[in-house]
Amino acid sequence: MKQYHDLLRHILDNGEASSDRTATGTLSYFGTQTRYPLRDGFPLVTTKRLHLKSIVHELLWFLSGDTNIKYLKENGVSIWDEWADETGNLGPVYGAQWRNFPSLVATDKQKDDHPLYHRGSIDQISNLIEAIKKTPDSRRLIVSAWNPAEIENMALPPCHTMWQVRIVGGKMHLQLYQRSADMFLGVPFNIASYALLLKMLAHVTGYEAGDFIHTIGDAHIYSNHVDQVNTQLQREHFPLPSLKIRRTVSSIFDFKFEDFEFENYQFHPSIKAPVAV
Ligand code: THF
Repeated sequence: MKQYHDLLRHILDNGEASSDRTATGTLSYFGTQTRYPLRDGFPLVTTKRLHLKSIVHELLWFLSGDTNIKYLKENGVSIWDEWADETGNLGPVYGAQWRNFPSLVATDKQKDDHPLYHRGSIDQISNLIEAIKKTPDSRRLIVSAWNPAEIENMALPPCHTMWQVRIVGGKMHLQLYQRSADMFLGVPFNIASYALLLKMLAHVTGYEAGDFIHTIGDAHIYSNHVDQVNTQLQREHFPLPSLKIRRTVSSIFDFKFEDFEFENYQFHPSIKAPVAV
């Protein structure tokens, strides 16, 4: 994961001190793009230990359409705790938008000269899979978590605003646009999560997984993570692990935690850091 270290180094060298919502302070660089070809191995950061369980359960939870942390808690995952209310709810975050993007569209009927509206919801993941099968050359294979009408009801406006799948040269690629990225704590999770999503999509549609392209708006290192980043940058990379999917799965909604095996994941010890809320 040389690319990830290069990006950390770039932000340390070129970032600007910035204030932020959490009043922690950051070093920020606006606008970056990094490519992780999956043929190099599965992109897990090896220079600190990653809690893989959190990454896999979080993605399965998004795909199920769930937005309450109960499932995460039952599986020992605490990365969303800080943002949930007393009942565990996060509001209409990722899972809600991916599987039930609310829609209100004008029908062709009219009443007293006013259009009538049809209220419904869009399962963007099912639509995406259908579209990949029907029109694999499409340039419209997009899933959006950014819903301006519902932002104020969300515990946190989505950082992973949208992602696009593109099949070219027989390979499936996935690009994420992340508006804001916590480079030390969140990004190693985010890269692994979307690379896993790419592997799952490729598996159920019969394509080879190509590249994960990570495009970031505000790429920042929190001021209280700088020492940790410097420690990490002194460490040597291990070879990347590979991801084995243990059985043939035909629906993206049928994957189970046990289906994934990260083979030969070697890593340095974990590095603790406080999360900005
Ligand atoms: N807010 C902030 N400030 N940073 C983020 O990375 C972030 N996320 C999600 C939503 N808001 C965010 C939550 N994702 C950790 C990892 C990912 C998170 C939140 C927290 C974290 O603390 N990781 C520790 C412990 C791992 C564990 O216990 O599983 C680590 O050492 O990696 C961006 O997606």
